[in-house]
Amino acid sequence: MTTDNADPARGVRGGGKPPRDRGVPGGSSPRGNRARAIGMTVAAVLVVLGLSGCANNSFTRLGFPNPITLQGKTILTLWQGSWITAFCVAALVWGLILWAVIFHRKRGDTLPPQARYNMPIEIMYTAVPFVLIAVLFYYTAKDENYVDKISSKPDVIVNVLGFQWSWQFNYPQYHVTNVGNMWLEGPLPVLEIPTNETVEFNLTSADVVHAFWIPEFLFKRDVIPDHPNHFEITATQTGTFIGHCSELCGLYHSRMLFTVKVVTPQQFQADMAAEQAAQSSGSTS
Ligand SMILES: [Cu+2]
Repeated sequence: MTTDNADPARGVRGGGKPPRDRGVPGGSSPRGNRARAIGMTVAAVLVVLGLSGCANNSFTRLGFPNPITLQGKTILTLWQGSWITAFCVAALVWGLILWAVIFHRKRGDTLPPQARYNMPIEIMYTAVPFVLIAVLFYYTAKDENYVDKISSKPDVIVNVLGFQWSWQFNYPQYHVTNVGNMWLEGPLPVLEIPTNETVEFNLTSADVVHAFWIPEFLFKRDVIPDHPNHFEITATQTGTFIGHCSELCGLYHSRMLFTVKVVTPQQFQADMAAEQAAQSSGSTS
């Protein structure tokens, strides 16, 4: 809190600014220069951010990987919408702060007009955050319901068993089971799924709590002993990815990785048939 005791500027009333804030003879005022500099800085930052967004859409994903499922795309849209809302609020707050700092800084000892009990403004800054929260809640609940939805008849079912420190993937419709090793101990377990088909995952654990996480799904779900969890996805693009355990589950938690192969439905059927033949003849997968 500043006081005006022993202020040498006391007595300079009615003139507004103290002498050091007066305009520079023959040039523009410091206030104008500062406002222009801030404006140019903001514009430059926006241009750089905009250009980087055009060059690489990882910027517009705001840190998220490129989603490879329908559900992941919904999650990404929710994430982006939440950030856009936050940026709008931030821009308004920063704008008001800058406006007050630049155009309403202290120029003398006279108190500015004191406004109190401004009912319209108080109602507005109570109502606007409430509306923001209500809108964010609506979209979050809507998207959460979609992401958690499970079909009555999914195209492919995968029973996932997590254990210290690897994974087992069982396909009951094809009588195929894939097990692997933890990273650096041998081949990783392979989870293969088709594109454009609904895939239901049933998650259980043989020992402690793990978590099933494929970053490109933009989704993770706990794998808990004696508490089966479920979720469903529809993959939208082929490729090979790495899945993780994302719950600290013991010494080799970080090595509890698995390979995710997303293939076409035709390739999936062919691979399942080959695996089924190999496993029923006693070969290891
Ligand atoms: Cu784990």
